Amino acid sequence: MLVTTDYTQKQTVIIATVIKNNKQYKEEIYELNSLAETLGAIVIKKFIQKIKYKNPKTFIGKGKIEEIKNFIIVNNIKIVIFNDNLSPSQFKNIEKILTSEVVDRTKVILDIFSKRAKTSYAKAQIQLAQYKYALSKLPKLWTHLEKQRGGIGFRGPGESEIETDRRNIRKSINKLKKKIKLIDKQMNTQRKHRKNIIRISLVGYTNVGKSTIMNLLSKAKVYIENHLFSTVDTTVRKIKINKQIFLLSDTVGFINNLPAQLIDSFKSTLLEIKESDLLIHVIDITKNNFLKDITYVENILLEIGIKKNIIIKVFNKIDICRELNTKNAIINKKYMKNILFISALQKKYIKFLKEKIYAFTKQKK
Ligand SMILES: Nc1nc2c(ncn2[C@@H]2O[C@H](COP(=O)(O)OP(=O)(O)OP(=O)(O)O)[C@@H](O)[C@H]2O)c(=O)[nH]1
Ligand SMILES: [Mg+2]
Repeated sequence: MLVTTDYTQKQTVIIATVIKNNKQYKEEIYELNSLAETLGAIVIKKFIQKIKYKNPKTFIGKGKIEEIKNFIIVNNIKIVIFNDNLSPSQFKNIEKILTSEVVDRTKVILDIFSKRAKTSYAKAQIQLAQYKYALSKLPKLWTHLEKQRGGIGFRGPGESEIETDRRNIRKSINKLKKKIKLIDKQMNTQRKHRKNIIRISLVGYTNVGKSTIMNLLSKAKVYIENHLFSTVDTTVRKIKINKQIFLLSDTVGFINNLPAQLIDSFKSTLLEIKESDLLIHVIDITKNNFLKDITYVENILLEIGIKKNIIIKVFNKIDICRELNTKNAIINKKYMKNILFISALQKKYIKFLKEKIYAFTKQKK
């Protein structure tokens, strides 16, 4: 069975390695902190190390790991989160030294998705991603009773047991793939019925306000929260603007380094985006690195095969944006057309968004 991590009621430490520059790590650590908090973890200390070369055995340096070990003992830390992806042997070596559970960023994201999913479709997609991840991290995350009894830091399962585990995980993967295929089939039939209706998708980085816009434009009641990945399930609504009918969909948000397992198992969900006639790319203009977020999202869109779709960039949260004029000038210079500035929360300039959508649907008819 898959090992689940309990982030609540445990004190958690975050560790990160800085390889490039200070600015980059600050953004990444801030994001990792938000991801951990989304799961209910309390981050009480961040260990940062600037290194040129990763230690192949323990990822970070020997001295740093000793420092962390001492902190863990004194503060009774149960979980250590790494910002980077660790190899199975690095997991093993680090857990052995630290004698606490070690998780990486990908695992944290998968755990959030798993917590958020409501429909059986999204649940199956996430489970598939989790199993694929577990397969790549064996013997971690998938344990025999024997290992559970032994606890962290003790001798793990032997080669033959790992082989059995591998087989069992593959079986579960195949089962889930079949289940997803069946749901896909039903969805494809549904999609065929909607073939003549114009389709529009909200896309963007996580927590930028996509669902807030969805709820504003439709009668949907999508869950909104100031946390990462509030939306994992897709919502589609029929909307009418000036008698023009179209379908609007709100779906999962993206993030820098979105785990490959998730992109892979969410393929069919991402198809909804791919088949859309128009994409509304929502951006949180308050973030310092909002331009980078745009690139991350555009890269994922490219990865799923978006080439010629028309994209409107909607810069949201102008009500709390500092240096709005400076950012506005940068954006206007860089993108020139198909851009809008709104506040979904304060319902400001939604009229222009509706006008843009209407103009598009009219021209499409
Ligand atoms: N100040 C301000 N906050 C906003 C605005 N639009 C959305 N928010 C807030 O931003 C947070 C995220 O909003 P959501 O609509 O859930 O964002 P999302 O893009 O759907 O997020 P995920 O589903 O997690 O990817 C919530 O706390 C919203 O209230 C805005 O125009 N101004
Ligand atoms: Mg949402």
